[in-house]
Amino acid sequence: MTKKNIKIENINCEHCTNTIEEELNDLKGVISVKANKDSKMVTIEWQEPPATWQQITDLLEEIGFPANA
Ligand SMILES: [Cu+2]
Repeated sequence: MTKKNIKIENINCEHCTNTIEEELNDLKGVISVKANKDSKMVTIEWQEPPATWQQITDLLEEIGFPANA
């Protein structure tokens, strides 16, 4: 299992965190997603394979929440 903490500047409210959590949870291999609207931090745990970090960041970009470094 792999775990990563990222900051997503586009997070503004709970609607944003819900969207991120729901969309990422739909990705096969993603185990857990925890998004915080105040810190704008997102913690993602996934199993690789089938999920890859590339898939996760691609999906985030697609839904309008690109990950910042
Ligand atoms: Cu929002």
